[in-house]
Amino acid sequence: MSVENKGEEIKISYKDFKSQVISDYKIAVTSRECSVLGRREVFSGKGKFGIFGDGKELPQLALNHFFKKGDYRAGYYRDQTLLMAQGLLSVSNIFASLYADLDLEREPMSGGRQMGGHFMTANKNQSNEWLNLSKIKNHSGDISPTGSQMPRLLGLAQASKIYRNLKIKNSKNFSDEGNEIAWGTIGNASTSEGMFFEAINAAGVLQVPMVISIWDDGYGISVSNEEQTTKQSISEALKGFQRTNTEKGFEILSVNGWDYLSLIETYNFASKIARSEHVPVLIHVKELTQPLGHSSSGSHERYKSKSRLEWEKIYDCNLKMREWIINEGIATELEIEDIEKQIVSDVRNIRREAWNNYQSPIIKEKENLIKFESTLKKITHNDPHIHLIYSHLEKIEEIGYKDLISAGRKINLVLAKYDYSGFESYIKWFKELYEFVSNKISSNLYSHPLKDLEKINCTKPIFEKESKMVDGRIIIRDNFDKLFTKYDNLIMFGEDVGKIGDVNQGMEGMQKKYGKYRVSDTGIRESTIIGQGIGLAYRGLRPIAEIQYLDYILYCLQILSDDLATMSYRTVGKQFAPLIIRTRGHRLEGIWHSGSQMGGLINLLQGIYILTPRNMTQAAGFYNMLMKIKQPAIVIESLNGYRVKEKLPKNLGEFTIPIGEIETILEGEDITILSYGSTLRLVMNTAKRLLQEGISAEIIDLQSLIPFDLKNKIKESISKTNRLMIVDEDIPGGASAYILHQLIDKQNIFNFLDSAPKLLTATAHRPAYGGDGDYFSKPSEDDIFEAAYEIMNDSKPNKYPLISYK
Ligand SMILES: Cc1ncc(C[n+]2csc(CCOP(=O)(O)OP(=O)(O)O)c2C)c(N)n1
Repeated sequence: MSVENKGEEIKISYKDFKSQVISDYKIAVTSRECSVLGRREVFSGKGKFGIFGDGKELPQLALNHFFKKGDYRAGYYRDQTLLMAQGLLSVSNIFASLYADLDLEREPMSGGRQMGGHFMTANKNQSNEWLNLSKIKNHSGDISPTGSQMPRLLGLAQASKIYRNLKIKNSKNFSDEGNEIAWGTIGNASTSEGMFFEAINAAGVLQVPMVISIWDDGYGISVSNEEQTTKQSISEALKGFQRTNTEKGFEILSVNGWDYLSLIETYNFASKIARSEHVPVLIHVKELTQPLGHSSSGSHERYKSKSRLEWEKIYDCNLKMREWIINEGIATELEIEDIEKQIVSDVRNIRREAWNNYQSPIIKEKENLIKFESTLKKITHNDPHIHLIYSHLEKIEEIGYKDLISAGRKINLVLAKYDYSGFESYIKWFKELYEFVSNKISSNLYSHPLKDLEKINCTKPIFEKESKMVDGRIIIRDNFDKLFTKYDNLIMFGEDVGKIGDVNQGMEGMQKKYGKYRVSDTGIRESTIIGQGIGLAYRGLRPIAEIQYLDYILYCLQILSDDLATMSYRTVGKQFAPLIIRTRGHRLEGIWHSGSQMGGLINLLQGIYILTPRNMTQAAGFYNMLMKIKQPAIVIESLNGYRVKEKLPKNLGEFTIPIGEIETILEGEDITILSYGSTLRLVMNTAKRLLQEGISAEIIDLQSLIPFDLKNKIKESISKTNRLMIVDEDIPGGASAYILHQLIDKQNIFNFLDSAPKLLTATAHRPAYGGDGDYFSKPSEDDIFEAAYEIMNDSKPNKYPLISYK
């Protein structure tokens, strides 16, 4: 058998071809049956929500034949057939995820954390060691926001380019000379997202081996291509990206999703040019259907016309494959029917087994709780509440851990009124189960566990008598220089980072010295700058992605929040992408150049470390520290610090600043003032004025907002001064509220305070431009002075009478 393929031929014996086709058909039918039964499980109440890959089986089976070990996928919730074909997703796994089974063996994609349909394979083990990714078919973890796989896809593809062009030591786990393809999948409607266009443009510029398949079923839930896409066709709309004989660009291919042979030809051609020449390819897979509708949330009869529904029945890709198999004589109708019957029966049995497996450990715990019933009744002298709790428990049919814990908490309330003897074993059972389940739900927020931060040896910066005073930017630059030499997999990129060495010259000369693959300029496209970083970090490189100003992080906040920040959590620690983000902010002027919005970041980026060094030595120390661990982090340098003189440390590239620790930069007795970043300079200046009034301020640099003061040192300071002020240039209720929450909830400072704490923040509006604008928008030295003075008035009104204008 040979198939014509744009000059290439796929040679395969007819016997092998036949068995490949039959094997593919079996997977298609199995996958479809999972979708059909899965949907029913939701309707019967066993699962909460179902989204499946029905109608997209065939193109995924074709793609699978060209997906090699070492390749990567960034896709979305329709791709179950591909993973099934690769042996990475079993029927039983599909049902376990529908039930949100917390057991990682049974539900390996997220241990019940994600809705079904979100797939992944591990890139690390639980000790944070890389797996050999060259030996695996890699699936970077899917996320629900449509189009959000695109930024990461760019980085996954770019890593091949970097590995092909740089000789990086110890890279065999990540690449074989850059021969890996990053396969993307996306729905037709999601191509309307900005991130899609950003990524396509960047891939065309960078010429990276990305093969993106668009599963086009004509709709995005109920909205048709007519309302989604110019010319109702994404491949038509993108024609300007098509490469020509003289210009590089994309190879754009179109194929019908029900045509098995054409799909095989198309994927064969695409994979060849992407793998060998690093040409990005877009495959528009048309004429697909969605036989069960978008998801379990509604039915497509509501928005599809009768004729469309009829057409979908005829062009169902599985049905078309079936017809083709019979017409070509690959199998008889009877043989096909036997295959189908067997599969339907197998899937049903496995579904039942998956439900029983999910329920059995919970039922076992229920039995354990029931064992305590008579003792608890006896101890509580037959308290009627205990009777009620147990009889309610008996009535629950499909039981979850929450039902047991909820019953247990009600029992605990009753027990609180009795002497704690006789029910210790019950309490032990309750505590263990509570801890077990909450750990199952809440572990792995950070890829570098906070408790392990202490284990890293820190090296202090060394200063000598003759150490020079230099501009801050020199410290940053020379420190990066050392890091480039020390880590051959360090890659830095961003807007204006390459040729001019960043807008503040902190990377001056680095591109010249280390080349364009290690230090590069990017387009103005923050979302895919972060995506590049995620993909590169995922594949073993150590990227530092630069976002030029903190204000523009809003453009990539969604990707940072949805993808990077959730990666460790959503994969239960099976994946990481230790990306470092470099940016600059704080204390500048103007609505879009002040870099103050820390609360926004803190709220949305739990899972990422957020570091706010007060000067460039601290910043360099954080970069040096982050290179030692595998954890995504953002370092926000002080924009007005690049020209401020600092002492040049001797051990650049080596010294580290501990993460999650505060630094007391001035000791005092009367009041603890907390701040971070550039604002600290104002606080320090104010301390002198306060001292003139006899107020001794203890000033603490928070410097690490996430993680926050892991050793609870602030509490020690407040227990000494008994007064607290937080100075923050963010809006009221922004980062200052987060800081106070940490102090009240985690450090329990409330009882140490003699006066009400003060949160001195900027105004609610964006900071105005100019000197007056700054003075009236953000905390000034006068504001800081007066606020501290007023706190002192509370306990010493005679010594510090209220200032009259207030
Ligand atoms: C950013 C975002 N907006 C909206 C949604 C809700 N939503 C989920 S799927 C979907 C339609 C996607 O259609 P398409 O890209 O064609 O993929 P299909 O589901 O048809 O395969 C929408 C609007 C979402 N998940 N993310």
